[in-house]
Amino acid sequence: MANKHNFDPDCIFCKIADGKIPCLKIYEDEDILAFLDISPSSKGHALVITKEHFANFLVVPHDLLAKAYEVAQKIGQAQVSQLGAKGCNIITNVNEIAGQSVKHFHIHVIPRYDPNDGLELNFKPKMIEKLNLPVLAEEIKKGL
Ligand code: DGP
Repeated sequence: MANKHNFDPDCIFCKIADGKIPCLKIYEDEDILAFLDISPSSKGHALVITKEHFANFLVVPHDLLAKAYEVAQKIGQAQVSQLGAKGCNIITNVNEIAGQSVKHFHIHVIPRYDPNDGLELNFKPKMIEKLNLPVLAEEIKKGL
């Protein structure tokens, strides 16, 4: 793993992928690793990472992204079937502004059990009335 070109020796998730730092592993294949989050938001909170180092979601190659989300889906299904979760949040934070603290792509799979669990992971509508939505749609489309 350390010989792969996308490896950052200072990255904690690279060290986990490389086996240098232990984790509670729940899934592994050639490209993807999933393990329990060390500071969970709920019971069974898991992280799915590419073994190779990519700074965030925006720069992950499509084939690896697809593999990572397939694993996230399986883990979400297992949280429901095995842990009794009623649903889950699938979240990836991009850059510090959005709450990313570990600069190695990862998907949070956070099981939800209780509507009153106090977790604020759901986005609430904000400022919509002040925004010119048609103009915004055009701006984004220009970058696709
Ligand atoms: P984010 O804030 O989106 O970058 O999430 C990073 C998550 O990684 C955070 O929920 C805590 C978790 N985390 C950080 N360091 C470690 C570690 O060494 N082991 C494990 N299992 N999780 C970690």
